[in-house]
Amino acid sequence: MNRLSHGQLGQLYVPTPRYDRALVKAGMVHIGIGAFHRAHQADYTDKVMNRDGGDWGIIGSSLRSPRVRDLLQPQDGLYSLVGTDGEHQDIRVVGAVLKVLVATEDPQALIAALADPAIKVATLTITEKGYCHDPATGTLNRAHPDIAHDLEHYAREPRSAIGFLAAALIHRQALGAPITLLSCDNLSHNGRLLARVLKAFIAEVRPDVTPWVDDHVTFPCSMVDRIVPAVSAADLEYLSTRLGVRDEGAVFTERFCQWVIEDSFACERPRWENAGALLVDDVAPFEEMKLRLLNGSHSLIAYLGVLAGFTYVHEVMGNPDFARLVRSYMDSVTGTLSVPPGFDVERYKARLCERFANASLRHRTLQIAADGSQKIPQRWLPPLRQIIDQRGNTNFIALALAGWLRFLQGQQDNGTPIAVDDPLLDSLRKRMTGERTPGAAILGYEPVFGDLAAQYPDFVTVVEKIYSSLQEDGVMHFLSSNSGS
Ligand code: CS2
Repeated sequence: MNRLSHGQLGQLYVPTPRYDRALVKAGMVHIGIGAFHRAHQADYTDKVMNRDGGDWGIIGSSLRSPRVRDLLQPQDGLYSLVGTDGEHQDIRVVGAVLKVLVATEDPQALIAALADPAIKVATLTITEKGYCHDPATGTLNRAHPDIAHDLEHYAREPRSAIGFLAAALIHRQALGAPITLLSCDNLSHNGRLLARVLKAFIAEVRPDVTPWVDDHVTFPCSMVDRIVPAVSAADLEYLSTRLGVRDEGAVFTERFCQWVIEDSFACERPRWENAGALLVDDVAPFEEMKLRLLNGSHSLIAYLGVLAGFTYVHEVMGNPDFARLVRSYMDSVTGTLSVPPGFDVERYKARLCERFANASLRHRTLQIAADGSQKIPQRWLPPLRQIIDQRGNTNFIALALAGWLRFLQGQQDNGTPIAVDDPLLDSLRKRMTGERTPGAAILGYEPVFGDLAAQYPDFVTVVEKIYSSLQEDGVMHFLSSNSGS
């Protein structure tokens, strides 16, 4: 079977780019071109070019792995996007990605792309840990190995996104070329965080460039939302029967998609609002709602679901005790939200439960469970502090944290080993060693939890109690004997 590529487009029965890709120039660079970017920012940008034209081609980049480049290069950057809600399915071919750079192979090529004045916006999906920050304080972690390396070598061969951006901004300052740096990661105030760590880095290596950055570079916050499970061999097989060509770079996702962007750009930008994005003055209420309700529930589902032996999110939601728990968790954090004006939060929660239950997504619990130390600080801790102060019900977040602690120990309730993936795993496990219950040791770990344990010792006791029940009887027993609390 032929591979999807430019030459095959004429034979496809699904929508393909309506603009002339041979003529489109690059106007954006993206750092971290995984499936999420291809299902989200590239999708919006492709729709804008379909509608309005414009030179908004994307130069994608990967900081480490050549995988996406190797998948997309033989396909001329083309890939299919398959969106499904369980009943309907949309398939179309996206053409916005013009090429993919692999930073480790040629760091100067990525610096040059980011420094090119034709590039007006650089977007980032580098995951939470890519910001090389201290999760509890949101400040640059100078001890991070990549940052320690980049402080010395940023000009020639940086490793971190922060090092690449710093090197590029130094060139742009010399050229007088402003740029917008748009974080699209699931972090609170993601633009502010990016600005803080990048400016801290620049202040160390080239303090003379700081005033220019202050005046000519903007860092809008943005809330991104689309569930994008890892693709499986069966997905690709199915798609080839639908398309009649083989597409190794296809992305499978839900039909739902949302992007709320702070309207603060340094220069031109794609008219993403023409593809459905919302440009607003303040992203915070949207971001807070999404991080606490969607991502907070996701992490709860992931840790307890893995422990109970569920592979996929929709299977977890198919269990009545779990479905009730997820809904109760959402209700327990709702009082902490500053809901955007005119927004129906009850409808939003109901919709989330439907999205989680979408069986055609096959979203792995273990995929969401990765990097908990980087995710928990924005998903559970801010609502937790507010709930404690409001004297509300903290049991659901306590259960979520107890589930994470059990998960970190690396065994499901039936004894099956879990492949735990977390950049701080070694430090966390060291702290757990020899503890009868690890609650105080882990919740007292300041880089992740700040002063939480010192401030709320009673809460730590509750987590430890739940932890012991989970350890003794397992998640399913705990849920069935505590339903409703
Ligand atoms: C998930 C997110 O893996 C995770 O941590 O919670 O990737 C989630 O699917 C997206 O934020 C949905 O917009």
